[in-house]
Amino acid sequence: FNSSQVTVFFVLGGPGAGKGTQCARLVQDFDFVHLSAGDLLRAEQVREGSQYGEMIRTCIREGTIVPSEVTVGLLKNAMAAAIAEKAGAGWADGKGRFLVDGFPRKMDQAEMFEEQVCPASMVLFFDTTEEVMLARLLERGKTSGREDDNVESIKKRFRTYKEQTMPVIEHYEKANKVAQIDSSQSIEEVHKHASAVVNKIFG
Ligand code: UP5
Ligand code: MG
Repeated sequence: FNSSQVTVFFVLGGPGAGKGTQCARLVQDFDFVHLSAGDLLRAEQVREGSQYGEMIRTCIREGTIVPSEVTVGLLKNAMAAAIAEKAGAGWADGKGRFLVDGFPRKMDQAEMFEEQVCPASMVLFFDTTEEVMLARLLERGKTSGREDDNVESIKKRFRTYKEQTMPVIEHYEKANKVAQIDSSQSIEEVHKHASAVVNKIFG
């Protein structure tokens, strides 16, 4: 990988802030590939022959962060696959555009990714209160089947987010790379703000 091949936006925000929902909307408007680190980990967890299945399950349930090599490896594979698939077909400026959702959750992950893949162009930060996030996750938990959509796991996820992920956001704030978007409002309202931010860059 080199930065001339890809443009990467990190998408951050607390558990249930709406990262996945908003990424799904943004790919409809812009030529992005959406990669959710959490989704890649959940797929790896159930992949036959994976040596990481049990470890990933435990981390997800406990709201702790899977070792960076594993997650960065999955992201790199997924990016390479998307580039191969899109080769010649899309991406107007010849660059693969990626929304990397729910990553990096910890400073060492940010460093590893920027070293091995490329620096992030910017960070979309979906921000709302724990109260809102808790309500959304408990509602989703009724049908999601996600092993971490229960009160105990959610509390642990909030804690990891505050202790480990907020410093990542602060780091990128210092570099002036963060676009903060209030995600308390309706999906549609939040989407309007998010696409306005992206439009400024690609519009
Ligand atoms: N919803 C969304 N937006 C709404 C709105 N504006 N109004 C009303 N409802 C709204 O949304 C959550 C729910 O809210 C949905 O039901 C949605 O319809 C509704 P979603 O878009 O799914 O929110 P998101 O921010 O994506 O929440 P998610 O639960 O995915 O966030 P997490 O960050 O907790 O989960 P993730 O999958 O990224 O990670 C899970 C675990 O994997 C981590 O805890 C960790 O253990 C592990 N992990 C790593 O170890 N390393 C990584 O790099 C990534 C993950
Ligand atoms: Mg998500």
